[in-house]
This record gives sequence, C-alpha cells and structure tokens, in this order.
Amino acid sequence: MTKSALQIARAAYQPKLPQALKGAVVAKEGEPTQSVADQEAIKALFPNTYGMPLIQFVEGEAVEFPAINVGVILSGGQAPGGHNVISGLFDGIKKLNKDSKLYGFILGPGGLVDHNYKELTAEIIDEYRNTGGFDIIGSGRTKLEKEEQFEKGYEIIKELGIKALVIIGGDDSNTNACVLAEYYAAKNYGVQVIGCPKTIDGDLKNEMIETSFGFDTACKTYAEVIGNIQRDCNSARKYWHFIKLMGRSASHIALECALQVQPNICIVSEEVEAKEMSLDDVVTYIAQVVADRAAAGNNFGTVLIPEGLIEFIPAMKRLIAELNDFLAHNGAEFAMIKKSQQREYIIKHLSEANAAIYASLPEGVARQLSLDRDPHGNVQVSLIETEKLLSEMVATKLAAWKEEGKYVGKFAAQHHFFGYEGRCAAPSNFDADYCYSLGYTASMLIANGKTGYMSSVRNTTAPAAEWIAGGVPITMMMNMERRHGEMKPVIQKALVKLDGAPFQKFAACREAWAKETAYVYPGPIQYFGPTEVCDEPTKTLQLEQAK
Ligand code: FBP
Repeated sequence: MTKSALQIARAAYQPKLPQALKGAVVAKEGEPTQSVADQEAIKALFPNTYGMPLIQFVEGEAVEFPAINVGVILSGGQAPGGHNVISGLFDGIKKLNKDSKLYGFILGPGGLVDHNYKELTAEIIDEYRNTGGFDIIGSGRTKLEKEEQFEKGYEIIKELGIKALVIIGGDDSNTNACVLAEYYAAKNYGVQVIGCPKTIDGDLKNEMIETSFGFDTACKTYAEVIGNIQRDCNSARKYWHFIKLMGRSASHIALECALQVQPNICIVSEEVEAKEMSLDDVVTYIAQVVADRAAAGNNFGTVLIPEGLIEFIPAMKRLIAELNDFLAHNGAEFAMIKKSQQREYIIKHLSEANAAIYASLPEGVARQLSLDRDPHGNVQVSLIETEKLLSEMVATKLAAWKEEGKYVGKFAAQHHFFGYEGRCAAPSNFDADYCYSLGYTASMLIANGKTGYMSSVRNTTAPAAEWIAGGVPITMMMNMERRHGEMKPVIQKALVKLDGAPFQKFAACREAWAKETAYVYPGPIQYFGPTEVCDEPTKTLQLEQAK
C-alpha cells in the first residue's frame, strides 16, 4: 500500500500517556455514585451495575495477570482517533500478558450479533496506529438492545473465550453498553462490558467525561477550511459564505469553530430554542448583519450554521411533527399526487399555522421536508440544506429592504457543508494521545474486573503526563427520557449550555465579529513542532476548564 510521507512519519508517533499509566497501576475506588437524575428508576433497572464507585488509576506494584481475550466494537459515526483507542487497548492487554488476544467485531454491533469478527494481531494494529477512520474493522449503527441480540452475542463470546467487550460509541451506544453489562452481570455470564466516549458531535460529556474523542480533530479540520474560506472571502470581498457544520442536534462543533475562526455570524441552535426564535427572526438577524456590513462597504462575510438548527426552531419543530404524522397516515395517497401539485396538497391539509410556514419555505426545502423519511418515519433533517434555506430567505428579505430603501448593497452567496471531511481526519496529537489513553485505561478496567464502566481520562487541558485516568459507572450519567413513546434509561445528551463559558465568550464577542472583519485563520493541524502549535486542546475545553 502506498503511503504519504506524513503517514509514514505519523505511524512512528508514540502517543503520550498519563504518568500513572506508564508503569503498573492500582485502582483507587471512590465513594458510591448515583445517577444524575431519576435515581430510584435507574437503580431498579440496573440492580447489578448501579451505585458503583468512581475509579482512578494510580501507580502501583506490578502483579501477574493471566492472558485474556477481549472483543472490541466501533459503533456509529466515524471519529478521528478510533484506531488509537484500539491500539491503546491492544498494548494494554498485551502488557498485562503477552498471550492476551484482541478480537474486532466487523461493521459495528451487528458484527457481534452476526458473529462477524477478526483477530487483531500486532501486524494489523501497527498498520493503523495514529491513523484516522474506523476502517480497521468498520463501524455500523445497529442498535444492541434486544435480549436475542445479547444472547446471540454471548454465543460467539463464549466460543472465542472473550472475557470483556469494549464498545466505542456515542451516548446511545454507551447506554446500550450499560444495558448489556447489566444483562451479562444478571445472568452471571462473567463477561465485562466497558464503554469509550466517541463522537465528533461533542455531546457526550459531563462532570466526569470532559470531551468525547474526535471532537478536537474534527473541529480543527473544519476550522482550517473555514479559515481558508475567510481568507478568500476577505480577498475577493464579494461573497457571503453560508457554512453548515455537522454535529446532529447540539451546536458544540459550530460554537467551537466560531471560537477558533471568529466569523461574522454563528447561529447556536440552543439559543434559538431558548429565545423561541422563529425562522424569520433568524433570517432577520442575519440580514441585519449583512445590511450593516454593506453600509460600511463590506459586501462579504461568513455565517456558521449548526446542522440541527431546523429542529430547534419551535415553529419548524411543530411543522415537522405534523408533517411526520400526516405523511405516516397519508403517505400512499401523497405518493400518487403529481410532483407539481404536492406542495399545494400539503398546504391544503396542514393546520393553518403550519400551512403558512410551509408555504413560506423555498420550493427545494419544502420538497425535502415532505419527501425524505428515515426508517422511523422522521424527516432526515441532516439532508435539509439549511445553508441554502437561510441564504435564499436572507436574499428575499434584503430585496424587500432594498425596495424600502433600507438596504444598499450587493448580496451573493456561496454554500458549504462540512461534516464527512473531518470525521476521518488523521487524529490531532490531542486525539491521538487521548484515544490511546482511553483504550489503555479500558484494558486496566478489564484487568480490575470492572463492568458497566466508561473509560475516563480527565484534566485534559494539562500536559498528557498529568491526565487522570480511571472509570465512571455508566449508570451515573443516566436519566429517564421518553423515547418512541416509552420512558427509557439513557445517558443525558449534553447540549450547549448558554450559561457555560464557551457560549458566554462567544456572546461577548459576536457583535464585534459581526461588524469588524476579525477573522482568525487557524491553518492545518500540525503533528510535529512546538507543543503550543501541536498540542493545544479545543477552545471549548480551555474555556470550560479555565480556573
Ligand atoms: P455519532 O453520533 O454516531 O458519533 O455520529 C455523528 C455524526 O457525524 C453526526 O454529526 C451526523 O449527523 C451523523 O453522524 C451522520 O450520520 P451518517 O454517518 O449515518 O451519515
């Protein structure tokens, strides 16, 4: 396989570990824990894994460990650093005993159920150290939640003599890891389950999990290209760039990128919801910034838009809910209607308020809302081109203002969507180190007989040697939420906190960034060079942890 010079050099990079993990370790147990909410309900659902103590690994005496077989699964969307979690786990179990074995289940949780696996040997692992992607074993979105799946999985676990399973995933996958841990514990199967916090979205975090892996690299990758666009924008001075950023519901990615690049505008979905802004409010806000800049002779700028925005606009949320219901019941009839008449048909059948909003949407967006449904019958909001929707509506508003003599300027828009570009980037030093440490920590949790824990590495704005490694009972992060009409135990998703330091910092600066051209050009991720260039954590982490 041909490799780039950087790939070759990067393969030799030795990820940094917390000092405590460098030699033999011992597990220091803290006080018993409680779930963040709904304690009684969670305790009843997880009698075997509830209330366990926090674990911290500290330097200890070397002890002999028997060889163990471990299984690993990559679950959900790709995030930079997944291969390093696996290499850290591999090195950890090999250090415990050189005869330990690691099995990777292919294409996500489905691989466990379908008995699709491969042994990950030293030769394979070495090919993937410090690389982006999940291609070592692939990933998938099969949900592990049914008893038949747990039992099917147990068959192959038994056959391969696997003692522990490590599930690398987001909030839903880790919720399922916890349910699986509880199930195997209740059945006395002697199989441990450990989770690892993954997702570029940055929404799996709490008091004990400072950040999910991949967020650092993905944001830096997007910030690099946004910076490049800003420099182009400031050179040509003729376009407004509307840039949508991945991140599903939460706006962490958009906010982090805004803090890195200082754009003219960044919309934060959580604020839009809290202020009950309408689509027109959002459009008016953007149009006003465009008009003010035009008045100062600046007919250019950048707008960052989080992927999930549409669902946070209360009126749009109501429209989507009614459309989902309506199409679920009238889908067949709707499909028979001529394309050219579908819009009118929908407008006629919706409630007055929703019909008015639907009618105000540009043709393309309205069609997307009425067509693409996922297997659960929901609109696939990530397919809605919010960046085009907003720029079209801004153009219409500006045209009206022009008529009224309220705006003099030129408005030409370019559109971008950054998501997949960042999910498999070569992990930054931060993610390479963080992931390797998470994987290594998982091996120590296994060695200490733990199950139902998430691997945790904290103090991440300090140099890696000072990071604190340990485990957090997954039940500690849970609460009860309504899912598909039923109350379920789930890990609380972390949305952007409007009273948190990152948003507060942004809110304090945004007026100046809107007026001035205060762009920052972060440049590409650096893998070799001075530590202040190569090892800087995200602005989000720095602001959250500023003492
Ligand atoms: P995870 O939550 O599984 O980590 O996925 C993150 C994500 O990249 C979201 O930001 C995005 O909305 C979604 O995956 C896209 O999904 P898909 O990979 O199925 O296109």
